[in-house]
Amino acid sequence: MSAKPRILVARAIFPDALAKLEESFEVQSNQTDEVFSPDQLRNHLANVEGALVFGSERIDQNALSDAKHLKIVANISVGYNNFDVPAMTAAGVMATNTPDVLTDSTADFGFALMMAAARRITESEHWIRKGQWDKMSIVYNPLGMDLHHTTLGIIGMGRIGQGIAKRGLGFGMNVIYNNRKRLSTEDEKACGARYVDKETLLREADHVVLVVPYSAESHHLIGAKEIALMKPTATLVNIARGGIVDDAALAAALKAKTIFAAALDVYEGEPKVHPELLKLSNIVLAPHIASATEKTRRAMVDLAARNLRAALAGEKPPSLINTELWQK
Ligand code: 8YV
Repeated sequence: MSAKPRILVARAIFPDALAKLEESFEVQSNQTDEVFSPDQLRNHLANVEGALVFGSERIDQNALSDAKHLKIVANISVGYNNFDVPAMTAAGVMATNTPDVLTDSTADFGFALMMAAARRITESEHWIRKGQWDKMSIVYNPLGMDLHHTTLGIIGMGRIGQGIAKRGLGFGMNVIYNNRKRLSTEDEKACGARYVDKETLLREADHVVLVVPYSAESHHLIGAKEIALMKPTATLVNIARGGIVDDAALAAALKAKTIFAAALDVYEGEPKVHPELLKLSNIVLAPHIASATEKTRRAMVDLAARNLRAALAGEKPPSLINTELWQK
């Protein structure tokens, strides 16, 4: 038994944050940042008491099968669909995530993507880079869609969804939302949002933003049928998770121009991107960076490290997901 508890840091993190962890733990770190294969991950987890992971590490029964000493896996992410929580609970492994610290940065980015898609910002930039500015018509091309005084439809009204709604109010937008659970009257008032069913939202919104957690229930929540309900002038933004949108159906709709534009931060099977999406000009593509500001990513790493430290010190981690393990 080593003097210091052993931990795994499964992806590259800030060197100073890693150095701090090395003061208290014997750290196996993956500063190459290459995603572990399932076998590599299982082998690493077999030798540690704690692990810091990202959405790229799937923590399931296979990953846990040799993890005899493991007490905690701390996700550096608020979404935790990479965790099989029942399997972790059955193995007695605490699961934690990083809520709150990324809410505003992620809401900002959702808004940025919506603006970029509606106002054709990246598409126009490509024209400049290709030396084609002189081929544009100054009066009528490229023309975008307004955000101000339009209807913003948010599907998924958790912390980030509410943050986007509040930003929409600043743009004079009429905000409607759909969520599994309706917000309290107070929370609806705070973000000036009106609850509608999903179909109404898709029909009425000029801009649709998806912020729902991924689950079997939300898989392909937006497919061909749902996109067909949207206005031909509408934009669609996915900052939630890949798989919530049927990317092939979205590519087909954008190609046929049945909606105006889209912007994605997340993809089915990322880091792969559906090849049809790459051919389109009416889409903005970002590589899963909604929370990626210096301040927020540091706060996420810090919260994950606090979760890990607490668990290994026999204390309750601040953002424990499987709380039933604590009551045992
Ligand atoms: C993470 C995210 O950067 O927190 C989330 O749910 O999607 C992002 O903030 C990503 O999951 C990497 O772990």
